[in-house]
Amino acid sequence: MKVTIVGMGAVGTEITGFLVNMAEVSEIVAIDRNRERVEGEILDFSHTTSFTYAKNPRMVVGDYADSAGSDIVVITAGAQLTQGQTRDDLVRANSVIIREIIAEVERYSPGAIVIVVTNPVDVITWVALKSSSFPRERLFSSGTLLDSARFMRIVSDHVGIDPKNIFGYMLGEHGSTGFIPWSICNVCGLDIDTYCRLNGIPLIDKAAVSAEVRNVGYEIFNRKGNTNHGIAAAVFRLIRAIEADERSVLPVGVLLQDQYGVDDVVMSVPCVVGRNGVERIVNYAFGFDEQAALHRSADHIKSLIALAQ
Ligand code: 6V0
Repeated sequence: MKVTIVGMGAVGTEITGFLVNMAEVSEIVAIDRNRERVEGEILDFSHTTSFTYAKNPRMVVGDYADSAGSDIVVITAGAQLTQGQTRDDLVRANSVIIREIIAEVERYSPGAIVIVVTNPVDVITWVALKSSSFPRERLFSSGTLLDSARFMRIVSDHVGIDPKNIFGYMLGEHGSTGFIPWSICNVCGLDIDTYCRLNGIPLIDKAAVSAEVRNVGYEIFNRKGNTNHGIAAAVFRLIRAIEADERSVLPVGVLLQDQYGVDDVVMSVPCVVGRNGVERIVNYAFGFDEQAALHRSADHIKSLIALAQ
C-alpha cells in the first residue's frame, strides 16, 4: 500500500505519525510547498522505525511524480484558519489550491482513493470532484468522522463508559450546520435516554451536546492554534478501513446524488468504507426534524459552493 500525504503541516505530519507507527503501508510520499520542513519531518520520522510496531515503510519527500501509482492520497494542504475566522472563510483560497492539487493527483494516481481533509471540507471535496474525473466512491472527505468521535467522547464522559460502546454520528456539514440524529444514537443498544433512566444517570442535555460537538474544534483552536490529533486519528481510521477492506460504516463526506432528498452536495452520511472506497451509502429513516436538519445543512453547503465557483 502506497500512501501520499499532500500537505505536511500539523495534520499531515500527525497522520504520517500514525502510519509510521501503526500501519501496514509499504511507502509514504510526503508532498508540501515547504519542502525543507518536510525533509526535516521525514528525517525525524526515520529515527522512530527501530521502535515502532508497523512495517518499515519507505519514506519519500517528493513531488507529484514520486506519488505515481498511490493507492491512497490524503489532501490536507491549504490555508489554515486564523484567529476569528470560521471554516467558511477559507472557501476561496482553498478552492484554488485544491484545483491545482487534484489535477496533479489525477495525472499521477488516477486509480487512487482520495481523502480530502482541507477545510471547509465538504465544499473543497465538491470542488475536487468537479475539477477531476474521480468518481465519488474514490474521492470523498473525512467528513464528520471527527465530529462523531467528539460526540461519542462527550456521551461517554456523561455515562461513564468507553466511547467505543457509544453509537452515534454527527451528520451533514463538518461545520456549523452539522446535526446529531438522536433517533439512531444508542449506548450499548439502548437509546440514550433509556440508558440513563435505567442506570440512574441524569438525562443528557441534547441541545448542549450538539452545541459542544460543533464548537469544541474552535475551543481547541483558540488554545493551541490548530487541531490535529483527533483528525489524524480519524483519517488513520479511514485508511485502515480501506487497507483491510473492513466495510466499516463511517460518516464520511460523499457526493449525494438524489439521496436523502439531496442532490449534488458533498455532505456526511453513514457510508460503508472498504477497499474500493465508499462502497455504499447506508439509508436510514430519519425523523422529520432530522430530515429538516439535513436539508438545512445541505442548503448551507450549497451557499458556500456558490462562493467556490
Ligand atoms: P497547516 O499546519 O497550516 O498545514 C497546511 C500545509 O499545507 C502547510 O504545510 C503548507 O505549506 C501546505 N500547503 C499549502 N498550500 C499547498 C500547496 N498548494 N501544495 C502543497 N502544500 C501546500 O494546517 P493544518 O495541517 O493544521 O490543517 C490543514 C487543513 O486541514 C486546514 O484546511 C484545516 O482547516 C483542515 N482541518 C480539517 C479538519 C477536518 O475535520 N476536516 C480538522 C482539522 C484541520
